[in-house]
Parts: sequence; C-alpha cells; structure tokens
Amino acid sequence: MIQQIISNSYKNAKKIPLNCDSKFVFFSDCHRGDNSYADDFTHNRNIYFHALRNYYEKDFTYIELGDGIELWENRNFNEIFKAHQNVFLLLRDFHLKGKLHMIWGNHDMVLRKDKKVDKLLGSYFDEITSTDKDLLKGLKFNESIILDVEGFEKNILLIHGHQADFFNYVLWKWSRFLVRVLWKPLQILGIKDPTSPAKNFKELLRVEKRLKKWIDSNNNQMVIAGHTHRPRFPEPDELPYFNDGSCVHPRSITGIEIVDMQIFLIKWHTISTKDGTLQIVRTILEGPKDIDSYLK
Ligand SMILES: [Mn+2]
Repeated sequence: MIQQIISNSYKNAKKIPLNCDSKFVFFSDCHRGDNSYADDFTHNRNIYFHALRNYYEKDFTYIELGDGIELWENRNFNEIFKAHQNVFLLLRDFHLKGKLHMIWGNHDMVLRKDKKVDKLLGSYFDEITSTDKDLLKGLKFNESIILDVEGFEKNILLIHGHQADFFNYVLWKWSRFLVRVLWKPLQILGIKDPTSPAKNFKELLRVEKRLKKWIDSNNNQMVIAGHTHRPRFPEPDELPYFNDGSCVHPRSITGIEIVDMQIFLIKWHTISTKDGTLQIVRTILEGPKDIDSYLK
C-alpha cells in the first residue's frame, strides 16, 4: 500500500523544467508556529530569513518540501503570521516573481485543498492600515513535483516523504489529534511525540527504508524529500534518496541547492567572531555533485 501511495504521488506530480540556467533551493520542515514555547522554528527564524533573502537576491526559485506551517499545534494562522510576518512577506516576493512552489506535508495537509490555502494564506490583516492585504493569492500547494531535467529521460521527484509513513499519511487526522491533546502539552516536560519520525529514530529508519525500497523498484528514481529531519546525500553509486533535513535543528537550518546542474547539501548557521558579533554563514556539507550522475 505504501509503495502504491508513493507511485500515485509520482503520477500526479506537477512538472517544472530544470536546465543549466536553473537555480533551485529546497527547505522543508520549518514548522512555523506562533512563537510560543512549542514553536520549534522561532530559534532559527533569523538564520532562515537571512538565508532566504540571500536566495531571493540571487534570483533562486524556492521550493518548500512540506511541513512549512505548524497547523497541528496551532489552529489559528493569524498568530503564526504575526510571529513570522517578515518570512511570509518574503515568500510573497518569491510568489510575485513566479518563483515559489509549495508541497504539503502531514502538518499542513489541510493545504491540499485550494480553498483552505486561499482562506489561510490568500490575504492578511494589516494592523497599521486596518485593511486586508493580499498575501499568497492564487498559490497552490502540491503533493509532489517532478523536475524535468532537459536532455534526460529520467527526472527528479520532490515529495514531503510522509507518503512512506502510514500513520502520518493515511491516519494523519489521528496523529494530529494526538499531537493537539497529548504531545503538545507534554512537550514542555520534554516528552516527545513517538509517532513522529523526526523524534523517534526507529520510525525514521523505517520511513527511509520504505522510500529506498520504492526507489529501488522504480528504476532508481531520484527523490528529494523532507519529513524525517535527517539530511541525506548519497554517492552517485548509491540509491538516489536525498533529504534536505529541516529548519528546526537546534542551531542551524539545512537545505539542498541545485545550481549549474550540480547538487549541494548546505547548512546556514551562526558563528561568533572575536569582537563578539554574530554572523550568519552558509557552509557546504556535501557536494557539489553533477546531477547527471544520479540520472543514469
Ligand atoms: Mn512531516
């Protein structure tokens, strides 16, 4: 069944071309919340904003691979918008340039309905002028995206990855219920949601295993996913399962870039200089590797 779910998301994917002029950056699992104790994104928001603005200035296309907005712990989007207004307005800038593509994950699965996207993200209330203003009007969330690589028969599948996680795909409403009533209040005591692969290592390995099984039985299809929060960057002779990690690591965010037909795993983090100023920098963790070495 899991294998069929992944195959279906491959079949229904939206297609975007990729060629030597393309510049893509992927982040996922931001879990943007309301800036309360349960908001895992808050401590990285300056790093994330700086990184994303940098990509915007360099004319990148931003593709978010799911769980961007934490809609399990929060029912009210206004609070999330207020907490991270600068980030949402920057996403709007990408959207206006036609350089924003979104994938839904389990924590923002409600966004698979266009009406819900419009209701939550279409506009916002500007407190200074007391008027409604457009935010991400017309934006659609996708389950999956295929990067069609110019000159190659094979392509790259982008998914959140919860397709390989029965409890978080088919029974996601149960998971959401448990997070809302059980795990969110317990989080303050340090008790973690055991159904989340990001918080349960055995579950994480199971999700990776199922994704790799699908890759293996589908002609070595290259996949870039999120969901587990564990960055992955295979060698060209290994199964081409990539993972961009998350934006809720304790002191950094990780992501994947594709530039000049090459792929990189990168992290953005702070370093302190001798005079005590903090600096946000980008470090390459893996790569560059030629995309074509994964499309054979
Ligand atoms: Mn997820």
